[in-house]
Amino acid sequence: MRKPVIAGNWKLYKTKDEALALIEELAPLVAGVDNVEIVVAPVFTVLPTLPAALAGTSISLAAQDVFWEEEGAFTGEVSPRMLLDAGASHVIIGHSERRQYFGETDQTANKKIKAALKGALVPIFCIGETLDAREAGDTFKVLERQVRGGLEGLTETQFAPVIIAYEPVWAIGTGKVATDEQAQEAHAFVRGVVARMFSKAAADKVRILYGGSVKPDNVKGLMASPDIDGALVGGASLKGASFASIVRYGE
Ligand code: G2H
Repeated sequence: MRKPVIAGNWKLYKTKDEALALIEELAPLVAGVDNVEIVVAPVFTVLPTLPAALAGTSISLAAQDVFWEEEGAFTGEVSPRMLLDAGASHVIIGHSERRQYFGETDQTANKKIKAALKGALVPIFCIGETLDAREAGDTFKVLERQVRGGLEGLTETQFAPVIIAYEPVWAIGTGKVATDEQAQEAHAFVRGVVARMFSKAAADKVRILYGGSVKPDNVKGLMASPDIDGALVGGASLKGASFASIVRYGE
């Protein structure tokens, strides 16, 4: 009943020409896939280049970040309206790299989620514990704080479009994927927090993606877990063949 989402986070890779070449490779490989929502997230400068290349495909376009103000003296920032104008329909918010290197917090994620929703963008809201937190036995405490902090003040109706991505920080770009059981346990917990914050119906509907070293050879096990509704893929989304294989659950 929840349509899976496979999203490629291209991070700080791909110029315009490289992005177009990747889409040219990817599009035919995922043509006809209609059981999965496919999203790609290039850098800001590439966004306006892609809508023409994506026309006629079912691939949606995401930005990797957004600012919460509509306009003003905020050098270097990009607003929801500007992302829509560039052709994006989705936006990644609160990625652990933003938290780690750019000082983002649950509070800034909350402002960005509210602004994105107001601007009719679908937030892909990232959460996840560090290795220290996991080893200290604080995984659930951290996840609950992140979910509650990021979604604070939203009504159930406002929350409805939000996609959550659980990305254990220790599994990002490290090749160390969480086991299917670790991921499932965290996803079920996060769904429970959503149920307590909003309702069981909201929890039943929200898509919770797993992120962290997802590859063609581990996606199938992850996707077989009942509370895993897709993947946010970094490194393996940079090549058409590997991303297409993930979209097809490793086939
Ligand atoms: C986690 C993920 C994509 P990777 O950051 O968001 O990256 O698949 O390279 O671990």
